[in-house]
Amino acid sequence: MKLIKVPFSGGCLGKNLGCEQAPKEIVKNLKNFYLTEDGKIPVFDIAEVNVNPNNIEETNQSIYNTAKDGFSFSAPAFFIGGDHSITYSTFKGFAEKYTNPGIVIFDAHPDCCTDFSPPTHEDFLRVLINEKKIKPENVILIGVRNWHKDEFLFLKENKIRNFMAKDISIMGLYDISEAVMELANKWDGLYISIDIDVLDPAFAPGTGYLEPGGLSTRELIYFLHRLKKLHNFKGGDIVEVNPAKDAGTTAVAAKIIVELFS
Ligand SMILES: [Mn+2]
Repeated sequence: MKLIKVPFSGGCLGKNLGCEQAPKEIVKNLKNFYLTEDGKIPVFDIAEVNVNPNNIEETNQSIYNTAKDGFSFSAPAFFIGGDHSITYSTFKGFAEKYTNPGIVIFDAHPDCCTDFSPPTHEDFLRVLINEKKIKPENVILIGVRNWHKDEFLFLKENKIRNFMAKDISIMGLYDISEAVMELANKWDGLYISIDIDVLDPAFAPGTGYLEPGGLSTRELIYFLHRLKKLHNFKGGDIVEVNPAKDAGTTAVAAKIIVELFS
């Protein structure tokens, strides 16, 4: 499995400084998982994007170039952030390979605040949609539980599918994951973006925004065990992990990567 480290926190608006350390710490943790839950040996091939901590645009270009080369039709590539602004560039590279790409985003927030330029971790999705890099009907959000009024309206106007954290209690994990599988199966390229804050702070306190009422680690792994079975799953990322705030969260992120890719 190809893992690409992106040690960059320049798009976090100062709210999650320290997340640039996550790629290094998460990769260190990978070796603690001897076998996956299915009994497979996790094997990773690790690369790193050149970033410039003082220049977001230059870094975005570098991430985008790496993404264009890194994604292939044969095997998925997975980026380890860094803050969520990196998905703007990784997904742009991903989308160029497909005619009908789609994205499933696990996140406590919709990341659709008013356009910043360059895009940040608060609005990368809105910018991808506005720049027509992704069709709104090919976006699925899972786990949202805190949003701004602007984001609420943007999701409504664009009819973005939004399975909120509360819906897991109402509809159940199985029904939601089956609905997501059916929708995602229609795309020719599936990208999965995981903001660690989709998890409840009880499971993952090492991140920038602590949002109560989130998913358990087990619930997230259930979704990922299902989604990785789709033949069109070709890429993704995990972002917003902050080892400076909690070492255990880094282990959670490593576990997620191992279960998603092996
Ligand atoms: Mn978030």
